[in-house]
Amino acid sequence: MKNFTTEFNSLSYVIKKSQRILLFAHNGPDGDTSGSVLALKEYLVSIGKTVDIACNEPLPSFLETLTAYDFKLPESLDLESYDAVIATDSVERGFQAVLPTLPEKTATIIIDHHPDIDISADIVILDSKSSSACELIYEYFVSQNIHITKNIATYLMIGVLSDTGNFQHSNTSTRVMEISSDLMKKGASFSKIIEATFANKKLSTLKLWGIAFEKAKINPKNGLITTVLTKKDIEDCNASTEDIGQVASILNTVPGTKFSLVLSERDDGTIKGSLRSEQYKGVDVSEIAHLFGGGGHKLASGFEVKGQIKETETGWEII
Ligand SMILES: [Mn+2]
Repeated sequence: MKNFTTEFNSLSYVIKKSQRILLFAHNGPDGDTSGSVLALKEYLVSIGKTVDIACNEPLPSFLETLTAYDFKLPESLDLESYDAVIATDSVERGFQAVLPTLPEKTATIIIDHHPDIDISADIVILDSKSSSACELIYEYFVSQNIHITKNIATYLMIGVLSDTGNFQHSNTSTRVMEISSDLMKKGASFSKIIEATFANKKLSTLKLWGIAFEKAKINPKNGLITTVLTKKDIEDCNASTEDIGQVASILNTVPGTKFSLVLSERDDGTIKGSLRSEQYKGVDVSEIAHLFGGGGHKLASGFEVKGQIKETETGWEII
């Protein structure tokens, strides 16, 4: 990890001086952004701060059994009333729109592990070599001798497990295993987290996956395995866009493929592309995401384009 001694000490100072603190999770909240804001909230509340969590979408339903905290819509909050705002994980999905509207006096902090983040803040804790935002927050807590309670350990573990795909992705470093071991010692329950986040699949999710797998095609020339999900597919299964997350990773396990792409229609007239690969396959999917104005990691990237998916007899087209 990069040396964040200065940033961590500055963050500690800002927290000490702030009474009202806003935490900001990214659009389409996943286990990492959620785990990191929940862990920070647990800690900040314990030292007497007034804390809200803002997100453009509600707390993911799979986390409801693991926390009593909730997310609030930014428009329901008085954004000018906070002394400090901390955004975690993929800070360019939601927070970048709020940042310029914040008053000068508000201290702004970003904690992220995505490459090519080009928004700025008063304190930037950014390391693309970290497995997750939760890993960075763990390092912050340790650097400041902050007591990691059982709840904090659970929240951080949610992020680590989620972003490493339960220790299956290549970002599972020896540090990740050390941190996980420590979080487990402090009371994080792996089985409870895995049951809530991975094993707990609704029938609607499985039906949607069925459609995605049914439509999957392999391009033998470049090793791409791809599929599409339309808004109608999602509605027909009574599923939600939350259920699409793992499809690209599962497709990527098909022998002989080099990378996967899932195109899915979203509510606002956009199509989201999710790209995945594995270390041993030697493909950098972020290069493809960049071509479409997106970004991300070598092995997990995404982009958004305007349009609709039109299914034809031979496949599909984006119109
Ligand atoms: Mn993350």
